Amino acid sequence: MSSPDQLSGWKTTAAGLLAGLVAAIAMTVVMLLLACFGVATPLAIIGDRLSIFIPPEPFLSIMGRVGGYNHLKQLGVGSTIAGQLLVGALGGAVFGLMMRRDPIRRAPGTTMSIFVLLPIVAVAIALWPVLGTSYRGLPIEAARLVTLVGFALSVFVFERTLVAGFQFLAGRKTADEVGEFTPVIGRRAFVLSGLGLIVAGGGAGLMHKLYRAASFSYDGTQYKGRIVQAITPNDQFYCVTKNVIDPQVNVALWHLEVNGLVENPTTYRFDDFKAINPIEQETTLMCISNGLDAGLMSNAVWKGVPMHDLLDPAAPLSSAARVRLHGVDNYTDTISLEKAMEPTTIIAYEMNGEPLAHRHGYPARVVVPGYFGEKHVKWLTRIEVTTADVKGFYETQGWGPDFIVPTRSRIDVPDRNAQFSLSKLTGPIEIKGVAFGGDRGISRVELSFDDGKTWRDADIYYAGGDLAWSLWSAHGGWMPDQPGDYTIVVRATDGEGEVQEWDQDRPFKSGVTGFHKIVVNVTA
Ligand SMILES: Nc1nc2c(c(=O)[nH]1)N[C@H]1C(S)=C(S)[C@@H](COP(=O)(O)O)O[C@H]1N2
Ligand SMILES: [Mo]
Repeated sequence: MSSPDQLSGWKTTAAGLLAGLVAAIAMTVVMLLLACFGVATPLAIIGDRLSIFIPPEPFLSIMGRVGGYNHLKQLGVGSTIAGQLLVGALGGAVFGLMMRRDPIRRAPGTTMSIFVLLPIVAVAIALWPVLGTSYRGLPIEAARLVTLVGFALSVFVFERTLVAGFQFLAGRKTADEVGEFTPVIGRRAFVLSGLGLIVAGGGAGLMHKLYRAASFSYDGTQYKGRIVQAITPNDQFYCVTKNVIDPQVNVALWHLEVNGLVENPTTYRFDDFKAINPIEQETTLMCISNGLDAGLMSNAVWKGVPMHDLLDPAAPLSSAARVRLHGVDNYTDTISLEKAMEPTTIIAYEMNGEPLAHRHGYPARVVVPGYFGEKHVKWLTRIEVTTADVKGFYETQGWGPDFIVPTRSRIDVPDRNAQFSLSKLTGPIEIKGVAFGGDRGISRVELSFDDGKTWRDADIYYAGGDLAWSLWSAHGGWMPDQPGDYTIVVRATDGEGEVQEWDQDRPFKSGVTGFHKIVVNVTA
């Protein structure tokens, strides 16, 4: 049996390990290339699939520990790549071990089944809910197919590279190599590693390109403080996204489907959709995670189509209770059918007179007044009429449950911990900020300079209407009459006469309540 070519078991295992690692690198590079073309790959959607299982408390604590949402996302993608390389290398090692008796045997049926078919089936099952993702805006069914084909291509490249790499390492010596002094397998391993490094270098280049397209530079943008105006300029509008790289929808590929529990499922192309009579509406959005002093809140004039203009012709069935809104990024959230039919629930395609920016949901997003930002689904592609028991992305994580914005107010000027000197004051101190009552409007704003013991009315100098924030300022400014530390507090009353309050028992995952306070130091 023993021939000069016979390799020991550990040598074939090592050869498999190296070939597996190089194959996994090649596969990862294919995935990065696909990502450049907006195709969903496990690198992005594994995170989407897993993050719904992390409740808000650990989610925020992990986020805090790794240094924010951006770092968490980077960690997610990084560990997926590392995991892929590890599994690839180990898979290769097992393959090498199995091949020890006859390293040059070819069994494409077996390797295809194990390294191509099996992973496709596993991914199709494990990632089914997030496969219908397309960063170019393909409809969900088409996107699911494209994601699977892209994955099939990736694992096919893995399998071919693994087999070829292993054959190269463990195969017979060529006529040239017979009798050579240098150990052939060592030299071939050197060549294969070099190839692996070159491919990895290409991958690093792609990662660099993708990094620049990523949402890291703007995710978490806040709008607050001295700069706050009635209408937030589009490029300063707050921004939150679950995505590492946000969709850049190509409207030629994009469809808006209305389906589920309806009599007439309908699909609109962008032009059909824009042909419907639009309305304009000023509406403020705020993230459920917005802290009392934070700026995940902004206001815009939206132009769009009332959702009932799409639901009416589709004719919801009598069993319909909720509407599930799907973004092209596999993000979903739900609203009741009743809320969906309200005339102010719109599908917006313009923001302050401009087409939506990509990061705010181009070509179309939901605006659903009175609810936290989570429900305002961006990059909308499907309106699915469903039964009562479906949940949205952040809702499944455990945020909510009701997503109704409690009345909220914030002091924007002066900065917290501001210092003033009575002798240097040339006039009253300017105090101003915002107040937001969901879809109930704002009827009154009051200020306290003694931590809530006494209150006086502030002026509302910009009234945004029922659906938007109002801007307020201290009437005539504030003139402290003696030095000291002043705790300034603001509270608003909504259009229904309810005074803003602190609900001690309300968990932060329902959206915090309470009062924004700043301490101002006044010296002689
Ligand atoms: N498709 C999609 N829609 C989405 C999100 C998302 O990640 N994907 N994020 C939501 C969250 S958490 C908020 S607060 C708002 C933010 O909208 P903005 O970035 O336009 O301000 O969008 C919501 N809609
Ligand atoms: Mo949010």
